[in-house]
Amino acid sequence: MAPTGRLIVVSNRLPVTVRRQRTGIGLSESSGGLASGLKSYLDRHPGIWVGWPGIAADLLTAGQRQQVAERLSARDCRPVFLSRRLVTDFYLGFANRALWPLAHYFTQYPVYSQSQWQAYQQGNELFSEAALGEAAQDDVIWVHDYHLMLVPEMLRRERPKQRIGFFLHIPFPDFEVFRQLPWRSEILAGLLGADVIGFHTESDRRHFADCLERLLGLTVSKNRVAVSGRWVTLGVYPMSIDWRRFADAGGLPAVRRQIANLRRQLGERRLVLSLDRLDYSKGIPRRLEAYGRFLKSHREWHGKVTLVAVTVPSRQEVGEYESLRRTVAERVGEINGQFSTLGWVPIWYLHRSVPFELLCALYRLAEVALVTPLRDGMNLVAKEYVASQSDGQGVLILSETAGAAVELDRALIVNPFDLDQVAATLATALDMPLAERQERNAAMQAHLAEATVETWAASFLADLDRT
Ligand code: GDG
Repeated sequence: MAPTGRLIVVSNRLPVTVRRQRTGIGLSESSGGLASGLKSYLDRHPGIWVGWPGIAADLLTAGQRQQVAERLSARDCRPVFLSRRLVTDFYLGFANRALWPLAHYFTQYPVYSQSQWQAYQQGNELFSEAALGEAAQDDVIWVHDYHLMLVPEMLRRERPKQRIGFFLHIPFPDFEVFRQLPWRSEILAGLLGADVIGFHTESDRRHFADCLERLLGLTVSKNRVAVSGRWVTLGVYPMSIDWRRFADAGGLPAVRRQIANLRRQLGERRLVLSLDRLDYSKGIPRRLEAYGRFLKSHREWHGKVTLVAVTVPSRQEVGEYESLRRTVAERVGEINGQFSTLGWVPIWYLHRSVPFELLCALYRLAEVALVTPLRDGMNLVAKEYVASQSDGQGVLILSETAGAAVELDRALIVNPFDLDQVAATLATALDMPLAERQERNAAMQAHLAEATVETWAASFLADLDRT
């Protein structure tokens, strides 16, 4: 059921990124699951998107900001301008140096800084004000992700009757981990401004409910909690993908050209794919090490398999990401140095974003996708890979610690910390009979064809509409 009123989506990033060019202002599509997924929903329903256009406001003149606002308005987007200081302390700071590592169980990484916490509050105020400037009383405001956890409560203070939803795209950690956060109660109270709080998985919801009970003394019953005379619903909505976009991509001439080109380069070699944002939560160094162990114990595959490892640059200003980049480059170098022959390089390493057509060609050609994050809210790459197997050939190896493992249970599920298991599973995948591969894919595809990003958004909004 579609909600009455308009939908106001509020997220850190807009689906459009603004860049300064010599000729003026340039706009490009933002990549990423939330952007492409919700955009396809908003294309079909009236609404507006409030978010940061990806460039610090200080880098633009007043005239350029005006120009950005006008051009974004034509795309139903409303920019929130963040100063360079807020980009550093709110976005790269509190959101990505405290909340992100904590939610992914990297408990030694978080930096807890009072000034970054203040910047987080200020940043959240700016998004909240922008949303209030757009929203009429009967509109629905849907706030997204860990950057904006205080926004629901900020909105609620101004609009007691507004329908407000919040969806968390990353894991909600266990109580013992979450309690580390000095501002844990403030974050929980911020979220409770929403009518519906959505999570990818049941275990995220359980962790959150546990924190409400143990840190705030609230009682959660039947996935609802009473807060100041209102009910807040805690729901599970596993996010998904634009299924048709990936299932049909193999038919696009540009994708077919990329497939033919890749096939020529690979010859008879089998392609194993590793593709993620370069993020420590994705487990890339361990995955490479597991591949190295596979090569060591399976010499029969030497010269017959190529790992294409794509790492998309991300949050480069944060120290941990820079050292991860060096670690990954070193590990690739070590494995290639140890195993290459004059005619064969075991890893092709691309440290950049690839265009959609090449992404789809890699999905189609890869006989195995190694998706082994140490912790992941959902992981849309796993779903996109399965959707792309129109001939049912590819084998997905997936971490048990990715939210996607709940639904994609016919993948080969591994513990990403058990490198010998990952190496052995890669050998199993490469040897798997075609009938078994097809049977596994068919089961997962039947689910993905039903549970799309459209049904994800619709089921969240239907619950919000009922409140
Ligand atoms: C967060 C959570 C959750 C990647 N490389 C390229 C490219 N991509 C696209 C993929 C996919 C998206 O980016 C990545 O989504 P993931 O879900 O895998 O990972 P995060 O970016 O960490 O997303 C995650 C998600 O939010 C949604 O809730 O699943 O757990 O961490 O759509 O296709 N696209 C192109 N070139 C690339 O090189 N064109």
